[in-house]
Amino acid sequence: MRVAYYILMPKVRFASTQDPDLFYIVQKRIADPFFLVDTGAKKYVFLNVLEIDAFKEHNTNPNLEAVVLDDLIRKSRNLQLPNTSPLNKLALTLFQEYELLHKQVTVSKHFPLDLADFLRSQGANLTVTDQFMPERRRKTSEEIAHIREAVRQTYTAFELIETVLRQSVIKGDTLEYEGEVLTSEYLRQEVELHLFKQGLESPEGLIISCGPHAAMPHHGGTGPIRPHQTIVCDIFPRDRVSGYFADITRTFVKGTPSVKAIAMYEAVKSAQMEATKAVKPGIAASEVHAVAADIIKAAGFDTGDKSLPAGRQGFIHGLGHGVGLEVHESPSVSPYSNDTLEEGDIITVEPGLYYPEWGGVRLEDVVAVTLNGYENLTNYPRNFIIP
Ligand SMILES: [Mn+2]
Repeated sequence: MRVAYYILMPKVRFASTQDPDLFYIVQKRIADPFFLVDTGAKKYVFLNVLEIDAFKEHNTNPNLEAVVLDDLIRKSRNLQLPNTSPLNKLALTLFQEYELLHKQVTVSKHFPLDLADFLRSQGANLTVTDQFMPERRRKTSEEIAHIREAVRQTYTAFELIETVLRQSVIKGDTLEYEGEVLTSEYLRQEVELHLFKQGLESPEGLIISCGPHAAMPHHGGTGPIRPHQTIVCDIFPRDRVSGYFADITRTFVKGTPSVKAIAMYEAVKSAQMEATKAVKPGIAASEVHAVAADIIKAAGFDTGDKSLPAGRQGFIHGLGHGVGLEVHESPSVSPYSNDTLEEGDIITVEPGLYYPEWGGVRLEDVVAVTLNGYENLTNYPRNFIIP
C-alpha cells in the first residue's frame, strides 16, 4: 500500500510550453502558463477557453485530458481570502478539488516561488525535484528521427557558410563578399534566414566567431571575419514543428592557418574521433570526457585542470551534453558528471581548444548511444581550410 502511494505521488506543474517538460507532454505550443496535474495514471492539463478547443483537436494521447478552467475559476472566486491573487486562489481550488492538499506532491525546481509559498501556507506538502520528467532523457526512435532530421537540415547551413567563405576574396585583413566586408553579423543573419526556410529556428542564437572571439567558447562573434584565423561556427537550431534541437560545430580558416592552429585542429579532431568511439551504454560520461582530454594533453595542450591558474585556456569545457527539446539537457558529459551513458541518450561530442593569441577550435557532432555502442548522427565533412 505504501509502495503504491509513492509510485503514484502526484506531480504538479505551472508553466507554458516554453518549458520543455510541458511541451514534451502536450506536444503543442501554449504561450500562457497553465496547470498540469500528473496523477501517475493520468495527466490533466487545465486550459482556458482560448486554448481548450484547439488543444482537444490536436491531442491524440488517451492518458492526457484537458479540463476547462471555468468551473475552477468560479469556485476560486468564492474563497474568502482577501489579499490573495486570483492565481493563488485558483491553485488552492485545484489542490482542493483534486485532493492534493496534505498529500506529498512533486513540483519542479521551476515551480513559481510565490505559488509554492502560498500553497504551503494552506497545508500543501510540496517536494521539489530536479528531474521532473526524467523519461525525457531516453529518446524514442521517433525522437531520434526528429533529431536526425534537424541535424541533416543543419548541414545546409554549413554548406552555405563554406560557399560564402569560398566565394570571398581576401583583401588585407578582411574578406570581401559580394563587394562588402564579410562580418560575423552578416553570416549569422544569412544562416538564420536560411535555417528558417528549412523549417528551423535559432531561439538560442548561433556562433560565428573568429580570432580572439573564437577563443571565448560562447562569444557569438562580432565584426569582420578575418582571413588566416580560425572561425568557429556553432549552429544549434530547433525544428519548428518537432521542437527538437541539432547542435553542430565546425571550425574553418579562410586562407592559411598558423602552425599552432593546425596543431590545435588535429588534436581536437582526433580527440573527437576517439571519444566518439568510446561512447557506449554503461560507460561513465566522465570517462568519455577523459578520452578526449588525454589526447589533447598528449598533443601538448592544456586541459583546463589544476595546471592552469584560472583554467581559461586549453580544453576548458565539458566534452558534451544531452540534446533534445533543450539544446543543453541531461546527461552531462564532463569531468564532474555523475551520469552513466544509457541507450537512447543523445549527446554531443565537442572537444575544443581556446587560446587568446591563437584563436579557438571546436568540432561538434551529435551522437546517439545505441544498444551496442554509438551511432554518429552527424555526417558532415570536417573541412578546415577553405581556399
Ligand atoms: Mn553543444
